[in-house]
Amino acid sequence: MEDCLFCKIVTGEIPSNKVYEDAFVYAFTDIDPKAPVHILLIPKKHLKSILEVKGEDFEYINAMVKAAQKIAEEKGIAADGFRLVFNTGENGGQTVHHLHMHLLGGRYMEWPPG
Ligand code: IU
Repeated sequence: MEDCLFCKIVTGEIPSNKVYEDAFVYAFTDIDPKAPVHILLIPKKHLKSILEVKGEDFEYINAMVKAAQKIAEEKGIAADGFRLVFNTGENGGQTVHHLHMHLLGGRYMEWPPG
């Protein structure tokens, strides 16, 4: 998608701090981290939010969750625990309209979120 910031991160048009990449997923550190480890995992296909995922596009979600497991192990946060978040729509606090999953860890995560 032409004017999508995250699509441009996938293609390298906009630089990012890449932590993982495969055929389906691109992962990079969040520019404004909310935890010691804060990584965004995005599908390489432009999907606006989790609501837009249908049929075979669930393969992207599969791949994102598998990548998150791997990254959490590599970053040393798997044993103590971490949080995966899909902010969706206005009430969900979604500000970038390319589906993304936050991987947050390295500290205790409060519940409920604000
Ligand atoms: P949200 O779930 O849509 O609120 O999350 C968007 C995230 O994208 C947020 O944590 C931002 O800090 C992050 N981000 C980024 O990493 N790089 C950018 O250029 C922009 C936002 I704009």
